[in-house]
Amino acid sequence: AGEFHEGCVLVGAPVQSGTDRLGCDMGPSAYRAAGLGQAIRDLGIAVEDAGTVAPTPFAVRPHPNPAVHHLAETAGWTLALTEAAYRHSEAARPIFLGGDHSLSAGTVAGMSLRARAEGRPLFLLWLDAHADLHTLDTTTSGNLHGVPLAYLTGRPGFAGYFPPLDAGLDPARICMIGLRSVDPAERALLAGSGTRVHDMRDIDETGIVAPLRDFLGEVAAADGLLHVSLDVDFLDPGIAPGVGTTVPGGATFREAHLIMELLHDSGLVRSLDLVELNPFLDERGRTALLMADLAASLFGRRILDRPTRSF
Ligand code: NNH
Ligand code: MN
Ligand code: MN
Ligand code: MN
Repeated sequence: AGEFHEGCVLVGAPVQSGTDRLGCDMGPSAYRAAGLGQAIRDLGIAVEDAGTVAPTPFAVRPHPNPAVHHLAETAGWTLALTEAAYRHSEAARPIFLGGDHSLSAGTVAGMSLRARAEGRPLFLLWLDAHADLHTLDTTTSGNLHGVPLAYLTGRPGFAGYFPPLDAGLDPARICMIGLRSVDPAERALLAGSGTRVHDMRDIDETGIVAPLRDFLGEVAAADGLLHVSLDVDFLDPGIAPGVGTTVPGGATFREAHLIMELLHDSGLVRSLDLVELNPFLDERGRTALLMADLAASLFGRRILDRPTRSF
């Protein structure tokens, strides 16, 4: 983060076409009510609220996979968010307030354009119980929050259904942490992809610090831009119930905070997605508050000052 990117900009992305459950469209409002902007301002960072994005109309023909639903709407969001991410990342660090995880097809595509414009590689940290690596042909749920990484890494079958991908992402520059629900087709795509994959067993055996430091070291060595995509279901449902797809055995409060603090210390994070919050399923706003708290940790909230280490 150079001096022109010190400030943050909040970008509302009330996408819910990627799931079969209503409620994610209330996510941006819940983050605002949880005081996300003020929590980051309290750290001495300028925060602008850019308001809420709307999807761009995008016509698609019906897909042969009958499970696929809300394709045109999701493609329209992808187009609008690609443009919004590129524009809002020029002078600030955008925080995308989701919205379901299909929104990352747009935000990461836009950040990929930003990285290209700066002549630097884009890296992606994917914090999620799921791999979100289905193609339109392999998804059985038809929920398009399960496909963004296949789109972004240029897997076949998206042409004519999603916006053409101008700048894609090298799977070897992706690091996934938190996986504990991977479908067979996704498992096949992950094998040999070069993506760094740390499932919950890995975390239990080695902790989260070593794999994260390793990845951050690679980003720093390549002078890369880092985008972080935080899915609520990365967290254990006991602390984060406000999500449609709870999976037991998720990250603890302390693991999640430690990741955010290490990310802050690295100085490498350029943009952030907060996705899958469903305020209709939340309990007195606790999931929204926790996500806002994690974002504040990523932008520098800490218990005590300590020397930052370089990566
Ligand atoms: N893999 C499943 C599907 O494609 C679940 C995806 N759900 C998520 N992803 N919440 O993060 O339907
Ligand atoms: Mn996800
Ligand atoms: Mn998930
Ligand atoms: Mn999800």
